[in-house]
Amino acid sequence: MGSDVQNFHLPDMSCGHCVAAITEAIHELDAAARLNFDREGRHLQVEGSSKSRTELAAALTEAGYPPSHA
Ligand SMILES: [Cu+2]
Repeated sequence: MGSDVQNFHLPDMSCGHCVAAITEAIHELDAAARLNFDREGRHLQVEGSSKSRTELAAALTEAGYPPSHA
């Protein structure tokens, strides 16, 4: 099991379509992950995922939402 909560800043996430695409991409990788979106803050919190930060970041990047390290 990976760390319980992982935070990502997603500068390109702006609307409900983005949230849907990101949810699909993460759940394809890890169906058990719980996602908390802060759309205005462009922030995603992934809870309870067994995947590493690197794996989650790769899935986000592949979906078109590369996390920034800021
Ligand atoms: Cu969008």
